Amino acid sequence: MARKIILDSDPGHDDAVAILLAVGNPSIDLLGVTTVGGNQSLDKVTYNARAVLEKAHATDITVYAGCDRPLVRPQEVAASIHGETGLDGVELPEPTRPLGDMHAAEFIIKTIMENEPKTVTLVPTGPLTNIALACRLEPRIVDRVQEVVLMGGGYHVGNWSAVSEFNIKVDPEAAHIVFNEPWPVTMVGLDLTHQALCTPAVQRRIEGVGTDLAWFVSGLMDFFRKTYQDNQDFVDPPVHDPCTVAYLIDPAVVTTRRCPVDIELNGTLTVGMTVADLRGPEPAPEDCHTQVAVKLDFDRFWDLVTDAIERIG
Ligand code: PIR
Ligand code: CA
Repeated sequence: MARKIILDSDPGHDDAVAILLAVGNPSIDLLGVTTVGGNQSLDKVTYNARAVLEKAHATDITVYAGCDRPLVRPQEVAASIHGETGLDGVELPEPTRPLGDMHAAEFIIKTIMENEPKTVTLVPTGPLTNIALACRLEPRIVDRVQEVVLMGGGYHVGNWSAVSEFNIKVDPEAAHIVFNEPWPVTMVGLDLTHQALCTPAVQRRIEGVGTDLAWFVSGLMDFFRKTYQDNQDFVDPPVHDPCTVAYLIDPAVVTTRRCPVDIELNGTLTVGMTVADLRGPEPAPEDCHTQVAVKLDFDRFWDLVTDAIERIG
């Protein structure tokens, strides 16, 4: 049985790859894509999500737009990484499928409540605003969801401050809500995603698929590589967001460790830090509902991504 997921995203070069992996892998049943203001404004990332689905011939999948700003704080975008459009460096097709006529949080609630309990997984790859809002609008979703597998945070490293990762840092109050609800949360943070580097060898392999879509992904990676070199002192860009989907396709691709995680809201230097208590004991108590991603199987991960691109055609 394919895993039913809702991808809550802010595309974004790596979000785009997450969408393609979800569309192109038969073990994933993508119920819908929801969008949140993050890497760029809500309007831009929503357009990008629809255009990427169009590019993937996935015109049966609807996009639902959600929150255009964080719960409490002023909006902050990542134009230095993803450009003015949020998906700079490639030409996007015009979306043909109309935007969904519900708020993302409403779609999330409706989908979870209409499906059998514990059969829908939430996969957030942007700020957690929509997910937090959905929890407050309909608290019953917390018990009913199968699990939450999110890209965000990092237990040893930051990218938007010394200790904070972008998705958590821009809406820490939303992250605080999501990490403190008692549902199972897997934090696929920078500790893991910085292993998912798109090396030149990986990129040549993707190009080897030879389709228009493969060259589209390569174009995305060219731009992402350049901004990561210019702004983050990386040689190859880390392709964060598809690591969440890869974990759901094959949990063996990502080694995890169970431990308590909470979100810093008040630190003068540490707002948005994902504070993971790694002191043990190991294994963590059964009732610990959070785990962090530790180690990526690099070859297997890129096999999955390349295979999805190939399947889409
Ligand atoms: C933001 C991102 C990526 C890099 C930087 N420097 C800032 C976006 C990605 O889309 C990913 O979801 C997450 N936020 C990584 O921080
Ligand atoms: Ca993202």
